Amino acid sequence: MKTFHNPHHAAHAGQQEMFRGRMVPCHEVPARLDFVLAELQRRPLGALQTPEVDDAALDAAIGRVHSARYVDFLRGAWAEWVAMDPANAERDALPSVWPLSNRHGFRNDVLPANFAARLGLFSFDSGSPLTAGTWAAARGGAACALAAARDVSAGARSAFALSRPPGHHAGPDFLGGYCFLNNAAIAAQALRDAGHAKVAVLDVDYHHGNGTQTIFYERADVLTVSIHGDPVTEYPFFLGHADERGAGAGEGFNVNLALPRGTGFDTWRATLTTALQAVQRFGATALVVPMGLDTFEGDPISGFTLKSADYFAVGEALAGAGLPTVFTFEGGYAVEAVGTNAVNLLEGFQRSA
Ligand code: SP5
Ligand code: ZN
Repeated sequence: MKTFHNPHHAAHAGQQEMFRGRMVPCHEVPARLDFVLAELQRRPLGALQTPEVDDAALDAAIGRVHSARYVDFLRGAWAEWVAMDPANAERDALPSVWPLSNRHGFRNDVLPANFAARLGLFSFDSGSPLTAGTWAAARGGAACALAAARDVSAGARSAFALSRPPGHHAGPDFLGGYCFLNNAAIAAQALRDAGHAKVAVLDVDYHHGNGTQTIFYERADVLTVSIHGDPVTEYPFFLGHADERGAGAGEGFNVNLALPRGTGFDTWRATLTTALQAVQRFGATALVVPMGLDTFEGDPISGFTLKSADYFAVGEALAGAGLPTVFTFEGGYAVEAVGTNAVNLLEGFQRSA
């Protein structure tokens, strides 16, 4: 399989995230991607290339899953942050005020002129710093997702969009969970637009893929399935429960498989079988796998106990779906193991595909 990697990823390098009233070093760091690239050079799966997509096509692909007002905000955010105070050029932007939702009586239809207020309007946590290079990096990631989807729709068995920041927590008009543009959703929509009638997204990151779920929640043409830590105790807390099954035309086309913190590979693997059965029943013609490696036992912010060798079996099982498959790179914060774990999964897939 080809890997499309993002040459702009390191431009996004947050300094700190808010955790329990203090600022702590970011978990989502550029070295994560470098470890995957280094492992791919040791154990090649196919060509490594940067994406070549033209600007207009990329903007269109992003606009298929994100709102115009959100994309406009992201594109201009850093300049506005610095315009607020020239000293901001040395600081990451983090939100500190939120409208919650309409349920609380706050309005989100009027865009505040104040940038800090708009940052809150378009985010759901204070752990996702927006930096000088965030837009360039996120856009470069979307290009990887689009290039991977094109490669697969042109007949490749699989392709890997290797990019950061990750994407699966980003929704139609919000950032959060270290994510800004939803690469998996962009890939899924690009596959639909290239003629795949039914696309399944099977999210194996430790955290619920809330952004992807929300983007496709009312649609019957994209099935979203996520295996994740139970939101009763795990981030992102406010979505990811089993009773979220889709709405309207999308009723029945969202599947959440939540597992308790501490879950090991036997149970996780059995849950993957359940997820793959849902993909099978749906009749997908293409698959997108938001590939988080934060299910690893050594992950510093997560709670499953998969071992490095288990990822071969995960890849083999995913290949068993027999579908053209796009992988995106999501979480995984045991930085020195993330390359091994990612390539184990992809090698397992490629071996049995
Ligand atoms: C893509 C992805 O995996 N996003 C995950 C976002 C999780 N953000 C909240 C994590 C809070 C954990 N902070 C722990 C600090 C301990 N020193
Ligand atoms: Zn995660």
